[in-house]
Amino acid sequence: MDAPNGSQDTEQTLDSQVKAFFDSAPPLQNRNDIIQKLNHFIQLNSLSSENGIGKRIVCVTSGGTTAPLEQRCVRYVDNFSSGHRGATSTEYFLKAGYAVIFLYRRGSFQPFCRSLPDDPLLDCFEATEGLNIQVGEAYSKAVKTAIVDHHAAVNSGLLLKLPFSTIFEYLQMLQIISKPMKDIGPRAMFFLAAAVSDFYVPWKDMVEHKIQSGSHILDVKLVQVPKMLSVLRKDWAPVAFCISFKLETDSNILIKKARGALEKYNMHAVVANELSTRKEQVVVVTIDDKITVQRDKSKADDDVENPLIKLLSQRHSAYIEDSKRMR
Ligand code: PAZ
Repeated sequence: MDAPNGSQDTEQTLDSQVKAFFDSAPPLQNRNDIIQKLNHFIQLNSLSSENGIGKRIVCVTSGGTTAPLEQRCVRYVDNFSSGHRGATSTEYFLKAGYAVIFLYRRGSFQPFCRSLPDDPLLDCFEATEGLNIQVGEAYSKAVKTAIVDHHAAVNSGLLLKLPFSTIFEYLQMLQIISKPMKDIGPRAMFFLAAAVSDFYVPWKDMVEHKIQSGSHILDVKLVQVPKMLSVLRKDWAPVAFCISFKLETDSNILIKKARGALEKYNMHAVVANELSTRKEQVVVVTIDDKITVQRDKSKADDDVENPLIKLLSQRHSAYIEDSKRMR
């Protein structure tokens, strides 16, 4: 028998890593409920609209995944992501006419709620003399926008919100979402802004109970999370328009790393951002382009996501047209 060549070897390794990840992951409690909600959402938004085809649907991932250290989890490895990028982008995708599946980290920023204070319940509301509760003057506009716009998007069936916490939940949910997204072909987009753990403790290797203190060194073996972007592009939803993100703290390596990810995972675009300037500027890297996108600083309330989503929405439309011509 011939020895497998290098790339087959790598593929087999990835396949076995992916299988090991899903085999050992604790099953989602609400799997059937998620599948039902998704199918309904995608069906609803696939009914033909004014142009005779269904809406474009984007899955926006947002916030950071945790990697638990114990099965009855007390401690976990987390990251900095606030979910601001995903929540803001969701608002602009809705404005651009998309239906949005918002896959977000529990407790992270929510669409339409970005201008609310950290503790909205206690800070936005006040008790009157008669002990009735009313919205305080300072936040009345922000609260109204949050409630009205959020309810409008959810109630009209344009926004489906699905929360995750752990890397196990996130990747299982992304796989579940990919299934019906695959069926809608190039109308589907993935906008993968979540900061996904690079390392995790496989469930079967994890201690059940709280790790006890007492020794000077905590010896926990973390293994690399399989590179699911490859699997998403190759198997889960090969025709969907796929945008991933690359974050670095060293601007000297950012574009090189983004280009590497673009080629390695066969993305349609990689959005490169640097930690300290991520709310001001991003660079969209494609196979033949490198476009710097900036927030309009002359407007106090402009977001970098405004021009970013405009650009990606145009690219997605062109991709859909190209796909039609190739059929
Ligand atoms: O969530 P946030 O608004 O605080 O930050 C956004 C971001 C930097 C997490 C996102 O733009 C991003 O780059 N996500 C991918 C990170 C990575 O795994 O490289």
